[in-house]
Amino acid sequence: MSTYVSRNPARFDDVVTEVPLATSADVLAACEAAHDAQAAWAAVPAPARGRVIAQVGRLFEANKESLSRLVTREMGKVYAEALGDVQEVIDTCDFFLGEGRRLYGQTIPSEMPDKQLFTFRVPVGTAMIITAGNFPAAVPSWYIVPALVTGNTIVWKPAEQTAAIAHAMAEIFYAGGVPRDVLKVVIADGPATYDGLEAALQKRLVQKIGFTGSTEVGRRLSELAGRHLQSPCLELGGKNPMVVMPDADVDLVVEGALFAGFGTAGQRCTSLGTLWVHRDVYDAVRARYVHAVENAVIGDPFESVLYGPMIDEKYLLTHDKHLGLIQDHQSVYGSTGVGRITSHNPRAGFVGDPDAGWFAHPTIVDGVRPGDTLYDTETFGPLVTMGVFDTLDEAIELANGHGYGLSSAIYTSDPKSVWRFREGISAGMMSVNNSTSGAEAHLPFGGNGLSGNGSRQSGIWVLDQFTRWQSMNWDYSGKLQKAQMDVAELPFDPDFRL
Ligand code: UN1
Repeated sequence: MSTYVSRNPARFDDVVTEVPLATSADVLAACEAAHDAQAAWAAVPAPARGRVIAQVGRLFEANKESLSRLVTREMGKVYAEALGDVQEVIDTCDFFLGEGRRLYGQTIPSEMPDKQLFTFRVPVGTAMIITAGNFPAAVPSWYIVPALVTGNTIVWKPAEQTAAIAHAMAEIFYAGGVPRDVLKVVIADGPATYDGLEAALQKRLVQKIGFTGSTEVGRRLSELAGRHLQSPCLELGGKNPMVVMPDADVDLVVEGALFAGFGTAGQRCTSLGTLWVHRDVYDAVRARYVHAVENAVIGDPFESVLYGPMIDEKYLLTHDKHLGLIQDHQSVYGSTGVGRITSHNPRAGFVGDPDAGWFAHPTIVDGVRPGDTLYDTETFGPLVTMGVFDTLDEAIELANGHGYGLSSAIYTSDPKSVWRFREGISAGMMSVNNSTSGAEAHLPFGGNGLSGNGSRQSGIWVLDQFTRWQSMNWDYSGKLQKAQMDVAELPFDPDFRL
């Protein structure tokens, strides 16, 4: 049996946990157990399931600091962001604890007498949830919490890089009253997960796939789901544009682009992809942005820094590959080097020991345009591209042209530009005078095109992912009344005119 060693990405000598990697047979067995537990969980009255979510939420609150410390230690995001990551779990529990007492259906009049129509939300069944390492607490909760309150059971496959966080979270769910077979956690690599899931689908043990991660893997899972006539809930990549109009508040732009581009070392799906700036303010914005990025403090994520390490070496290697896509007509700014920060390739003002972790220089690639590989490549690291535009219509075209459509932002003081941008942008989410990152936990979260299949998480909208509508018609007339045929007709005069 192979083992995964999860290390602190800011300090390799700190082993956070060692976990056995599940085989495809283990994944299948977890799906079997979750499937077997589903009917009993669905039979728990929904308000009682809502109480469990309330209890879980209180426990996340009581354990917020210790879980956040683990998030920073195992995944590497700065502690303030780790606190936000866990707070998003609490917010999600707060939102859904009342859903157990709603889960509204409708009563609808029938076209015939002595007959009544109803709708009910019913759980989908068992869900396989596969999540990425960048939001190790918040994003899994977006799936797990609504799936639980609506009566589903879950097999959760977190990123192996955040195995300790996943186990800690599962223990909080169990302590809050979730039965162990209702939420199973498997740590497995991609092939074992895929094969186990495929076997479970063939045995009809899994009715829903939830996946947050790359567009490429999302496509494969979507094909697999499609073969089993299922529609997955997908939250995929982004190349999120921030459009800066000439009337924008440049201080806000710089602050927003710094956080969106380089917070979490650029490893959010909502991270800033390209900063599109109107020609009139281009040089001024670039100068201010470059200055801010050059002077940002990077290093130990427990210190006061903009960002810490990459999640693990794999992400640093991918970042290096993206640096190889920089072309001659583009210019590079932002740091005292590019690629990995080491004592031989230092970053001015670095806090801590760069050789002990997977740290990367922040990089701004200026002069990007359609046709460049970096124009339509999601970089998922501390790399922001910049480009120029002359009109808002052109900016919208540039912002949509790569086919991703997750998050977006416009900075302007003109309401007309806001509305035109909102109508024109293909992204599922847009911000006005705020960063592309930082979605609140009760708004629909999700994307279009290469960013997803239109499914939405969070708030009331995610209920449609984890429930299906069942309709019921109840005839108490004591006779067979045929719809469309035995319908009462009231006389009217079609020739009437005043
Ligand atoms: C993600 O990167 O997968 O909007 C989720 C944000 C966070 C969630 C990001 N609240 O940046």
